[in-house]
Amino acid sequence: MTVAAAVAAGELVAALMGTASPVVAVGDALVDNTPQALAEWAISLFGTADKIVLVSGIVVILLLVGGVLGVAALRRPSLGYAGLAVFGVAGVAAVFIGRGGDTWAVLPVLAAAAVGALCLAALLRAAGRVRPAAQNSPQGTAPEGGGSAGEGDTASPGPVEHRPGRRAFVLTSAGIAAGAGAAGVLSRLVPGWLGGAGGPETVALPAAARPLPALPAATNLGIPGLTPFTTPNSDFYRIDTALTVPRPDPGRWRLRIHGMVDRPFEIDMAELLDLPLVEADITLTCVSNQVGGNLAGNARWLGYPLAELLRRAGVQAGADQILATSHDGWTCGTPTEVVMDGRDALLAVGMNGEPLPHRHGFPVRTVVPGLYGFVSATKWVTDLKLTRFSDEQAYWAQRDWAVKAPIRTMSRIDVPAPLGRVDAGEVVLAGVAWAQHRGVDAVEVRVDGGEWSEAELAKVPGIDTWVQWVAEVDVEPGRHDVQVRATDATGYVQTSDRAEPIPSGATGWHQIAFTAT
Ligand SMILES: Nc1nc2c(c(=O)[nH]1)N[C@H]1C(S)=C(S)[C@@H](COP(=O)(O)O)O[C@H]1N2
Ligand SMILES: [Mo]
Repeated sequence: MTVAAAVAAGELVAALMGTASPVVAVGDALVDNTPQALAEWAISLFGTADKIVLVSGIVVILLLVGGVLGVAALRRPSLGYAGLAVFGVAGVAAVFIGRGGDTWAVLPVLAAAAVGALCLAALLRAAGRVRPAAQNSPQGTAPEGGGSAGEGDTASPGPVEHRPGRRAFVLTSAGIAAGAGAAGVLSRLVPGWLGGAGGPETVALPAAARPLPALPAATNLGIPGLTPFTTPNSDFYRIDTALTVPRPDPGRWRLRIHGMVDRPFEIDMAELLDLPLVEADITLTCVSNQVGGNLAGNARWLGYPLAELLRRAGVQAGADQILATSHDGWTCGTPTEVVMDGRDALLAVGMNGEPLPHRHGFPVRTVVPGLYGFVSATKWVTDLKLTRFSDEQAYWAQRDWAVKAPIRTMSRIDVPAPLGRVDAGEVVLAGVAWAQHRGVDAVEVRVDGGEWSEAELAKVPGIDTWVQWVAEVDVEPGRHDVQVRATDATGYVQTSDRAEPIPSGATGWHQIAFTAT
């Protein structure tokens, strides 16, 4: 009970202050310090629900430990206070070792501990009346407490004497429970009442100074079950280390460009939106994507060229890394030369004609074609520091992932669905392939280990997106395997060698089985 009240109090204070809640701070600290293998196991087990599982896990553990402590505290109150102190210290530690960088986040933790101590004291006082009474009156010679029960025969020991203490205890518990519930509800409502930061709906995006023509219809082959060329924002995969989606205030957003530059500067939202923005079609891909996986999505991005900003700052010789930091303290290292080589590396504000959704980095993120997201696509970006790879390491590089990570040439079968049933005879196979910033030259398929046959490719607006492919094959009734491989514009043929995503992206051919009847 006490622990529930403490957790709720912590949430409420955090909501009032607009800082990370203690539970999230602990979660963040766990996320950042979980051994890689354990994290991968958790992700494979819970998939993208891993965050919910983690947060609820923390709360459940707190409540369980709290229950045990509560029982112990009834015997030895000092144990209860000591337990709360341990929770408090753990919470404070989480804030400091976590990446939040927001020292004020200790206040909710301290408030939670204080509320916990007060509740514990109140409960012990309520329960305390039982103890002395029970101990001091062995045979029904009940002193003040026991007598006030009034009802019943004073001759009967035990239960009757305990009643007032028990009633006080139950009332206090109920009061604390009600308070905890109210605080919990309030903690969810307060952000709305405070008005909080303006969201995407408060930002009016300007038209691009260099707009792209509408996508050719032929980017979509129109085959049922085939991944659409443009991924709607609501379907776009989301990967990040944030337990709660950061919601920076666009009115207070600033990007700082500093480090090894001649002219460090800051830019705010109004200044950014005043610059001549450009559009680019770019397919993002996560390095954690398994062969055949769906951690890739394609959008038309609106933004300002990062290279222009870097030229304004004047990058110094030797600054081979752009170390980007997000509002929530995550970091990302991108090779300077990649951003400067003329590709559409953007400081993006728009995604498919809308301001970025919160989940995808509102108000501003980076997008760099050709590199996996963990080394290029900082959401909620607030800081770009020009530095050297040999001097500073970004978040995932510190955790054994690659420092530089171009996207690998990859292809996927969407149709038929794995283990699907089709009519024997002419069977339509279709999917997508990608080799961002090189471009896909060819896709081939083969059935049951036979000859490779070339698929037909849909249109693409450039070399930075995936491409849909389709092939027709003739099959007998029965079970069949299909494999796919892509060749990129450098002439590289996708390898059949199987590699895990860590450290620099999975490799191998995607294969599915289907049955023709
Ligand atoms: N702030 C922040 N930005 C981040 C990440 C993160 O953990 N925090 N993860 C990166 C990774 S690993 C990927 S694959 C892309 C995914 O972008 P999306 O969620 O918009 O698809 O975001 C990148 N940007
Ligand atoms: Mo990723």
